[in-house]
Amino acid sequence: MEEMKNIEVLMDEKRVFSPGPDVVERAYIKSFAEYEELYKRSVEDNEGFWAEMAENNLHWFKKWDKVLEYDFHKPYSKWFINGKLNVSYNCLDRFINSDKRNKAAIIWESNYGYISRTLTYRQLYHEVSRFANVLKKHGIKKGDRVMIYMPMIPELSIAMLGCARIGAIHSVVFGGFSSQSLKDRIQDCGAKMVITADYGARGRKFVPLKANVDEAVEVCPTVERVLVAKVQTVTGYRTAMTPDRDFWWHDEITADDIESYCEPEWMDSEDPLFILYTSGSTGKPKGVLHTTGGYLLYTALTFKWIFNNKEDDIHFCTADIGWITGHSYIVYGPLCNGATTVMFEGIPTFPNPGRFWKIVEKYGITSFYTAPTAIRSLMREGESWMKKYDLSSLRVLGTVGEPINPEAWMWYHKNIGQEKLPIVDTWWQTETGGILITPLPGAIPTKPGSACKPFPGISPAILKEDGTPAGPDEGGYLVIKKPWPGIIRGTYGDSENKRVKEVYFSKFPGMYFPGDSARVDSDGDFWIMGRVDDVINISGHRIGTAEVESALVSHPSVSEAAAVGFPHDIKGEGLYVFVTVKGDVSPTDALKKELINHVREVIGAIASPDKLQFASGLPKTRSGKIMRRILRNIAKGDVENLGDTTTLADPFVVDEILKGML
Ligand code: 7RM
Repeated sequence: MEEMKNIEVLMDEKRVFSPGPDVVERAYIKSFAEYEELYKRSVEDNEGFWAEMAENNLHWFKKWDKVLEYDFHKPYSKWFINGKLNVSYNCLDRFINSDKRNKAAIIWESNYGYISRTLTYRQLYHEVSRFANVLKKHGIKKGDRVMIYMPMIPELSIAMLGCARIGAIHSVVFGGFSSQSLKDRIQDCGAKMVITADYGARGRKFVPLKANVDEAVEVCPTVERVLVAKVQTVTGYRTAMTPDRDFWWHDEITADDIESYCEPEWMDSEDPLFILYTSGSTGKPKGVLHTTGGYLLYTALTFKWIFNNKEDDIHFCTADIGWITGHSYIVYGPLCNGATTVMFEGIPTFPNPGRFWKIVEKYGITSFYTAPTAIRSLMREGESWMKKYDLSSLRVLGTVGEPINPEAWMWYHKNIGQEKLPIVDTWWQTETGGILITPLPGAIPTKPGSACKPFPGISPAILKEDGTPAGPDEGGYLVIKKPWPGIIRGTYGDSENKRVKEVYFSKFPGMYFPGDSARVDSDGDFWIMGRVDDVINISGHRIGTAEVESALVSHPSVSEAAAVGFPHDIKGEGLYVFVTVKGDVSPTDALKKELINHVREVIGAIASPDKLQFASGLPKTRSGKIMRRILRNIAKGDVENLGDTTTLADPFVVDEILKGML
């Protein structure tokens, strides 16, 4: 059995920060005792708790008959059975005749900073309704899959809500993914339409989104229509349009035959809302399926309590909507609360590293949610950047995506949090729909590097290899014992849920295993240690080593490849690949560049290897299995401690690799 990674327990962090009186005053849950009582009730009467939350936080066209049915051995879970609701109705219609009608729903800040756009609840409602009618006009019906491959522009949120209004299933693909990745996802879910933009702007770079779509759909016969939003900040950008297939967004949405009202489709609680592809340890990314009632409730409630969202708050989550964080905490969670959400198109360092703080000042941001990798990259730029801006509106800070190192936490606390704001280190996954482990500001003292406590209704535990509970500070596998409304319902195309069973429910039968290790300290606080599988976390983004390896071996010069992660100061983990070339190929620097570029083309820039080493062979067991543990140790420079190499088929390959180490 291969040794697992991320199982060492580090325990030298002892600092504790308690919420101050200002934080407590604005909080929904105002003390640790209140949290404990709420938590106790939420697990003892789990269904009663969620029923009450569903009643208080969502509009139901028809109430459910039964709160929950589940079996974690099969596995399946269903929430709010036979309930009927519509996500866009909950995010829009509820507010358009209330005090919120002229409240900003979405504030959009463009890549360039001097162009922005605000959509009030009423304006957004109008755009979404018209767009939903455009979808219908182009033949989209309930249950059809619609691919969305767009930059961070308001049309992206409008497209998602438009799909939700008519019951079409959206699948957003991050604009940084390649044409090939887009093609794989379209083919996997059989999308009928692709919604895109002419190009995407990221800092000084342009991404030719529409051209990528053209290349992808050539081999995707299910795609009947391509809708194209025009990004208007650069003039003279030429876009090829295929007649009868491609249509401009602005032509369609203003057409005379498009009505401004679109009746919402009343969906069953368990009807799919969206598919989002995510990487696992084997094979191609899988399409994680989330449904209507449970997902919406879970994102709405976690958003409200974790960010303490109140009427005048302005929420800024810096993620891209192409990832689950953007789905849940830019779009659905905030809008379902009638909150104001900021959508940011650019990158943290363009035109300079003061970008986020300028946005905080400009809009008076109250809750700010970002990734540790962004904090580390801004840390490197020094403290002068935030000193130029007024950050006094901030009330809550959050992080997500990867473990945060205590130095980055302290820097965030001191420089952005002005030594008084709570930091919520939120642990969750694409598959969980929303945040599962986090401090609740106002109630739970925080510790640098700890995600602290389970959200109400969540039952986590730490288990040892044999399935018995780990003791305090012992470390082990994180599991969740009971379902919650936002849990993954399946992966697209696998109606028997075989894949979900194998990946998440087989290591510890009857429990959800997310693939992370963690420990619980003597105060009951959780410390997430990292993935234990072959998934690496680059700048908070998941990449499967298998995907990178299959991209490499698809190149004609490559014979074999192994990819591993290594600690990286900014990205958290970097990507180190070992490549053996075919007999007649010479491993030159030019080939190295070509291979790195090849991976970018196959997957996208986020999977670009940081280091590529040619080797004449890879360390394998006698049964032919690559020993990644050895490669991981070499990648992190830990060569003293390669572990047991006696089971290797040919121990000499390790010596050779050590000589060529980067
Ligand atoms: C939201 C998101 C999920 C993986 C997860 C973890 C890691 C996420 C934290 C974290 C430590 C955190 N979805 N992860 N949040 N590790 N502390 N607060 O990131 O599906 O893309 O990734 O990310 O390993 O399993 S994701």
